[in-house]
Amino acid sequence: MKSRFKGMRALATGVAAGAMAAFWGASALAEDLLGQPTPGAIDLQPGVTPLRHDAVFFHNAILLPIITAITLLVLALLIWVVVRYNRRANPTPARWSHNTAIEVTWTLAPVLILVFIAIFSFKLLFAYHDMPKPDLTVKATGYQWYWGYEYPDQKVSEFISNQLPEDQAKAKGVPFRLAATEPMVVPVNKTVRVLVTGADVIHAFAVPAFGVTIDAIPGRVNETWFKAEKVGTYYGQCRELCGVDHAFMPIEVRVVTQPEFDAWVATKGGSTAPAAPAVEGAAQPAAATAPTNTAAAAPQGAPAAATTSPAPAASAAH
Ligand SMILES: [Cu+2]
Repeated sequence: MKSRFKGMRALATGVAAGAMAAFWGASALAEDLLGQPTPGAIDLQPGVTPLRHDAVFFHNAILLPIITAITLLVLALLIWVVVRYNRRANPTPARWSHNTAIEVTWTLAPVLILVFIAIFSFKLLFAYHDMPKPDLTVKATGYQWYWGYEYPDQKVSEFISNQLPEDQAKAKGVPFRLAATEPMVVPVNKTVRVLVTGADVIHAFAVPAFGVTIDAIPGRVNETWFKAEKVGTYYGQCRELCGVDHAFMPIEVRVVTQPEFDAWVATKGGSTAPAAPAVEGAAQPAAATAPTNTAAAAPQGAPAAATTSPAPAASAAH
């Protein structure tokens, strides 16, 4: 979907570039913090995923210039009418009504503008739904008022992520009310599927730098995805009013290298080997027998034997 956007990007960037440069040049020069809001900054938080880049482009290069142009046009028309056609300047008003040319224009022009917006809007919408084959699945559950993260493929059972207390945040030099006690950890440049649900009321999982926002609804599993391009710590928050402590259930995602991720999974008592090869490499029967073995035999022995051969293939492929 990157390439689909590229052509349009070039086209629209040419049109919008002049106006945008004046508006955004200044803020682009300032050093924006990655993965968190920058005090005193304007413009959207910089992104580190393809979807976020496309969304920021859609907002800054398509929507904003159109909105600005329409607002200025309406303002100019108002000023023109007030100045030129007030009672003193225009004592005898014209008597005509209906003008076919004008009526066709003010009907067609908005339609064309909306169709133009829809082209970019739908491309982006489809891109969000068009998830590549995921390398990793994380289940995020919203609770009143904290998050739980589970890694089913790595057999990392759910752990709880609370807001980091103020004194600890200060001591660590991390942003209070964004930092969490336990971050969600994911490898860089990997497609991460996030399964999102709510345990009690509706919450929402949102990380601005990833361009991801999705509702966490009890009794339903929603799905979204991201592919972070840069190692770093990215903060988000619950984005659905969920009770008195809604503002105090931050999301902290740490994007790390694959070896660091493997090490982290090990500290959580999981293993990074199984899931991926079973889907792509191994034949259907092999994939089918593996889980039954796991269930029947001791969980330690069986999966280790089943996964030792596909594991190197997986690390070599990625
Ligand atoms: Cu919430």
